[in-house]
Amino acid sequence: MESFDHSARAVLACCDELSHYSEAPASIERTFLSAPIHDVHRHLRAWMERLGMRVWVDAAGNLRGVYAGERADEKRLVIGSHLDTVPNAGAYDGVLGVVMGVALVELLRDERLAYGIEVIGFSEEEGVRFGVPFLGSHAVAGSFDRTVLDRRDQAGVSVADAIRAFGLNPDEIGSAALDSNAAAYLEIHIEQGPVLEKAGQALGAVSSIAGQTRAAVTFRGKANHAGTTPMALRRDALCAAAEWILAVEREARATHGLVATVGKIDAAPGAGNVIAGEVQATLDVRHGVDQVRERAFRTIVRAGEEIARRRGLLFSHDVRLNQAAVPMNPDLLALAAESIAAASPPGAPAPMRMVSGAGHDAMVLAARVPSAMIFVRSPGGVSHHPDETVLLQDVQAALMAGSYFLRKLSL
Ligand code: HGY
Ligand code: MN
Ligand code: MN
Repeated sequence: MESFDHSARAVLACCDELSHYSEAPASIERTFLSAPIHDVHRHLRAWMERLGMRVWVDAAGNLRGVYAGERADEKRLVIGSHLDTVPNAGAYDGVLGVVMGVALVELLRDERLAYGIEVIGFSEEEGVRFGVPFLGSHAVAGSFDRTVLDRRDQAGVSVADAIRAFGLNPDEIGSAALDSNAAAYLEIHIEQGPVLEKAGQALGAVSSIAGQTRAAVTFRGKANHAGTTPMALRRDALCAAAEWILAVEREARATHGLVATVGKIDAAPGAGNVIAGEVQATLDVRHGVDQVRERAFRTIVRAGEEIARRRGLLFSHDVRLNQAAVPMNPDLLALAAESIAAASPPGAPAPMRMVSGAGHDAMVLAARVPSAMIFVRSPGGVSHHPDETVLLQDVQAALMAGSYFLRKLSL
């Protein structure tokens, strides 16, 4: 137990250190291959290399470290999560899973298992910089869409340019794909919601990950003078968007298990004395059942079209992500639950199996290798916010469960 306590403290100390590597002066923000990612790589690479891991950065900017098993041609378990963050992030979303992977290797104390372990810090899961998530894990899963290389961020930099600016070659992205020895994937991640805390449980086994549709929507009206334009003659893009945003909320509240969010809105020309002529907004719709999500998305788009028509505007939308719900591998789910039980005190309730409302790299890796996720309690159910946190005893339990998982896994 003492070693798990020590290791858990080291995990929290490492997450705290990495939280200082940020694009923003007073908050945590790391987008795809931004400068602070170099610092994160340097810090983790040093630890990985001290453990005898072979470390490199692949052409998609993923940090990769392999800890060999007993045999040269062995199968490998991949343990990973993402190193990028949302703006004004917490210190654990993604990062915790990467740091836990390295800590689990360290807890082996140079013992070699019958299989190898590859720890991966994915370069882009949130999709903040280019509006497209999972860039890193798609490269690793061999499902990278090369047309994405031309997508540009708000500064006009393309994905390909960002990869080159980081010192990598986008032409080599194909080489980032896992080889056939990669046999399973485990992601340890904060729950980012209130369920485990409400149930009084430290850890949970993820049964499936909700599907999600992400889109950019546009309302086009007519900018005009705020003082001289009568209300009846306006084609106000912000008023249309406001009516539509409430329609989005109504649809989600009316559909059990559906969540729908308009998280970002930009109005042009953006002056207080000018009627907004154009509004760009984001839409994020999620549900555990794909048909329900897809039907709700169509309803929300029709609402935008109807509101625009009635107000004399144009409405358009561009789907950025249409990700199906992904079940975790049943055998690995059972092993994750068994591992949680082994890490729980006597008399603890049966491990919780739960759907993840948040998206994770595991939903991309699952198309390539059998995948599992273990959730760690989120005190206050808070995430994507500086108040995001974890408890030392829960990190300790996650290390115990992860070590049990490694010893019981047969590949
Ligand atoms: O948005 C999500 O589901 C995840 O946190 N990237
Ligand atoms: Mn996130
Ligand atoms: Mn995450």
